[in-house]
Amino acid sequence: MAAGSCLAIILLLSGAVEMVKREDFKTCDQSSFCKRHRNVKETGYELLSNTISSHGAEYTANLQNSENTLKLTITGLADSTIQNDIFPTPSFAQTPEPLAFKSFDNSGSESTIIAGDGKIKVVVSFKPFVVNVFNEFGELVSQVNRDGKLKIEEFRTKEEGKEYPEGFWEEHFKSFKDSKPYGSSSVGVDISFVNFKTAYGLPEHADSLALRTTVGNTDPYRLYNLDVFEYELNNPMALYVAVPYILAHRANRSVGALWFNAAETWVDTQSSVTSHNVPHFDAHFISESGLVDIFLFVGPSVRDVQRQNSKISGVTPLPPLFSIGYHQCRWNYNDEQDVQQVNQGFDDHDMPMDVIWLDIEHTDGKKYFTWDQHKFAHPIEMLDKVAAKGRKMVTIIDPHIKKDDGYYVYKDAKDKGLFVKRADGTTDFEGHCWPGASEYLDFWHPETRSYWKDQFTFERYVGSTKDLFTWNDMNEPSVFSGPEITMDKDAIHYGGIEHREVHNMYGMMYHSATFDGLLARTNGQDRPFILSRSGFIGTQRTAAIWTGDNTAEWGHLEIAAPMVLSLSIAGIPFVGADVGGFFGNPDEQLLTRWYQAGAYQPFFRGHAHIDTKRREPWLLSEQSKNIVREALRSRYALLPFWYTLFQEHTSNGLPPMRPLFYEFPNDDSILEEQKQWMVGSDLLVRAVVEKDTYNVQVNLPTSERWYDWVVGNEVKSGYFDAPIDKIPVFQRGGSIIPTWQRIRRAAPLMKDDPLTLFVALNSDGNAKGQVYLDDGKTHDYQKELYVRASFVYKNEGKRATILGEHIGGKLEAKNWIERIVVRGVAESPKKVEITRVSDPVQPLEFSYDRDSRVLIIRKPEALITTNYQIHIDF
Ligand code: NBV
Repeated sequence: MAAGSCLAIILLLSGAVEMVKREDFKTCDQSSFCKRHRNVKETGYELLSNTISSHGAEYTANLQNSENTLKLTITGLADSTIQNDIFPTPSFAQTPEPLAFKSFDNSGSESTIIAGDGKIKVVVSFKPFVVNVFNEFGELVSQVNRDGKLKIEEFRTKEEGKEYPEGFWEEHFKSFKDSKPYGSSSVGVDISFVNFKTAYGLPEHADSLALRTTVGNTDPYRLYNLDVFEYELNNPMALYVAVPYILAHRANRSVGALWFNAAETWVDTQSSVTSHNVPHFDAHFISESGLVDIFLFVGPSVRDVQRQNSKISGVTPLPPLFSIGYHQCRWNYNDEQDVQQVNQGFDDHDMPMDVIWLDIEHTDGKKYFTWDQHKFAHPIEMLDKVAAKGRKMVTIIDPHIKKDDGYYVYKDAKDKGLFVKRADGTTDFEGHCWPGASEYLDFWHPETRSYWKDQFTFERYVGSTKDLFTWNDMNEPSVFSGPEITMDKDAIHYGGIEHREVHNMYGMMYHSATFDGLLARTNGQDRPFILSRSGFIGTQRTAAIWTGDNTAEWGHLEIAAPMVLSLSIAGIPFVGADVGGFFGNPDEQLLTRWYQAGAYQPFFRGHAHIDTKRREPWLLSEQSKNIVREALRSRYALLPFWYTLFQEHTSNGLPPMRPLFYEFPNDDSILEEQKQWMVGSDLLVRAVVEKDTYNVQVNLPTSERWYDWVVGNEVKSGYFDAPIDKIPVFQRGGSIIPTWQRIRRAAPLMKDDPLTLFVALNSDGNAKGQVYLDDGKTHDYQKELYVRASFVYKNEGKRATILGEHIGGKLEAKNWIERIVVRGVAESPKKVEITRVSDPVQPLEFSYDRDSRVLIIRKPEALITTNYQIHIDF
C-alpha cells in the first residue's frame, strides 16, 4: 500500500436534523434551491469541540448554526500502488479502503489530523468551521467551507401557517408541477483550491476545457442529465452526462474533488486572488438533495490525482479490439441490402471499418429487441455477412418501453411491476417518447436488472448473435412530455426513492444493466461493448460515451476535443463525438477535417441525422475520399498503441487522450490548450478546426525533441503546414510507438500482424516503449493469455543497442517486428546486426536518409514473445 492521499468528508444532518430551446430548460433563477444557495452568505456553522471523536481512520464531530445540527465525518483513505506486473481484473465497484490516521491532535480552536501515511495534514478549524487540507509538501491545497456557504435543508413535514422560502414546497416550471412532498432537502458548500488559478472537469458541457468563472458572468455549470436538442456552444447548460468532479492544476501540483451526489447539481466557479495575491479557484457545489459527500484527492501530481479518483470511481475495463476501430453509423441504414452495401462499400474503396450501426428505425415500431419485419427480415443472415468480413454490428436499445400489451417486454415488465412509479408510488409513470406512450424500467429494482440481463441472451433477443453489440440512447432519461424533456422528479423508484435523489444516475443504472446482459450471454467469455449517451461517476466501468447530438459546424468540431478531454479528466476515457456532426450537412472540408481529428480521439464513429444527406466516405470527391481513407488508415496503424494505452488505463487510471498538461505538468503556458492534445505520453495532435486554414501554430514543449509523425524529421514549435490532406501530429523524443502497417478490413483481422516500431530519440539519444496485445475479444487475458513486450533504444556512443524484451503474459502471440524506424539518428550506421536467443548473429538490412535523419531497419523478424538485441554500429 502506498501513501493514502485521499480523503472523504461526509456531512449529514445529525440524527435530529432551433438553436436550443433555452426556454425548455431551467436557469438557476428558475430553480428555487439553486437561487437560494447561490445567494447564500455566511451560514455561521461552528464545530462543537466537545463532540469530537477520532479513532482509526475516522474523525467525527457535530457542527451547529442557528438552524441545524450536522454530523461531520472525515475518513482517511488508502491509495494503492500501481500494479506493474500483473493485470488488474476489470474494475467494478471499488469500496474505498480506510487508512488509519497517523496522529490526531486537538487544540482549543482546531483539530489537526495527519492522514495518508503521514502525507496529508487536515486542520479542522472550529469557529468558523473550515476544513483545511495540506499536501505532502505541507502546502495548503484545498479548503472546504472557507467562504462559509455550507447550507443544508432538511426533509420535513409541512406545517400549516409557517412561512417557508419561495419554492420550498411545490414548484412549477412552465406547465409542469413538481409536488415536492418532502419540501426542499438541498445541500451546498464551497470547496476552494488554494494556490490554483485553473481547474477542469464538471462534464458534460459544450464549453472550454479550463473551467470559466461563472460568478457574475453566467449561470453556474449545471449537472442534470438532459436531452438537449441542438445544444449551443460555450455555455454552462446541462447536457447528457453529469460528473461532479473538479481537477485543479498548476505547475507540478494537482488536487481533485469529487462531489458524490446524483441529484440535480449546480456549480458556481470563480478564479480569483486573495488580498495577499494568492490565487484560488473556488467551486460552490449546490445539489437539490442528498448528502455532502466529498472525496478529496490530494495528489500531489496530476497522475496521482487521476489514479486516486480511479480508485474510487473505477476504470474502463479493456475494451474489445474492434471497438477502438472505426464505427459507421447513421440514423438509419434502411434495410438489409443497405447494410450489405455499406459493408461492401468500405471494401470496394479500401477503407477499414469495424462496426455498422442500426438506429431506431430497424425495430418493429420502436419496440427494442425486435426487427422491422420487412426491412430486417433476416437479421442473423445480415449479421453473419457482416461478421464474415471480420466486422460487427450494433443495434440501438432505448429505455422507454412502448406501452403495448402485444410487446413482450412491456407485458413482462408490467406483470412483474418493473416500471418506475408516479408520485403516488403505485401507478406506473408514463411518458411520451419515440414509440408514443411509453413506460420506463426501474433499474433500482433488482428484478428489473435481472430481467434486463436476460433479454440479451441469444434465445431471448431473437435475431442477435455474438457479433451484435449495444447502443443505449435517450437514457437521461429523455421523456418528450416531461419537465425539461425528462422524468418528473417526484416519480418513485424501488424502495421509495424519489427520482429527484438519483436522476443523474438513471443512465448509468441502465447501461450497467445492459453490460451485465452482454457479459452473461457468453457466460462472461466475451468483452461487452456498450455506447451510452447519459452517464455519471462510474459510467466508465460499463460504457463508452459520445457527446450526443452535435451539429455539422466548425465550432462543434472544435468543441469536441475539450468535451472529450473533460470527460477523460473526470474518469471517463472511452469517449468521442459524432464525426461530421449529427445535425446538418458538413461540406467536404469540414467532414475531412473531422475524420482527421476523430482518428486521434478514443471513440471514433461517423454518425448523421435521418434528415441529412448520405455521407459514407466514398460519396465524397476523389480527393476527399483519399483523405478520409488516409485518416482511417492512420487510426488503424496506431491500434496497437491505443490498445496498449487502454490496457495501461486499467491499472493507472490515465486516459488515452490527455490534455498537454498531463504530460508537461510543470509548464504553465499550456494550461488552457485545447486544440492540441496528447495520445498517451508520446503523440501530440494539433487538430485543424478552423475553416480554410492550412497553416497552424503548434506549441511543442521545449523540454523534449519532437518529430513529425509522418515524415520523421525533427521539428520545433512554430507554424506548420496543414494542407487539406494532413493534420500536424508529432512524436515525442524518447518514445517507441508500436504500429500495424498492414491495414486490413477490420481491426480483429490485424491482431496477429507484425509490428513496425517508430523510435524517436531524445536528446541523450535514447528511447523506450511497450506494447500489450491479446486475443482482442475475450477475458482470457485475466488468465495471463496476453503478451507485453518492452523496447529500449540505448545510445552507447559509437554503438546503439535496441533491446526487445518479453516482459509479461503467456500468450504465444504470433506478432513479430517487421521494421524499425529510428528518428533523429545523426549519421548512417556501418552495420546493423541482430542477436536472438537461439540464433547466431545475423546482419540486418537498413537504409538511412540524411535529410530526415531517419534510419530504417528491415525485417528483424523477432517475435515479441522473445528477447533479442539489435546492435547498430556507427
Ligand atoms: O435514435 C435517433 C437519434 C440518434 O441517432 C442520436 O444519435 C441520438 O443522440 N436519437 C438521439 C434520438 C433523436 C434525436 C433528434
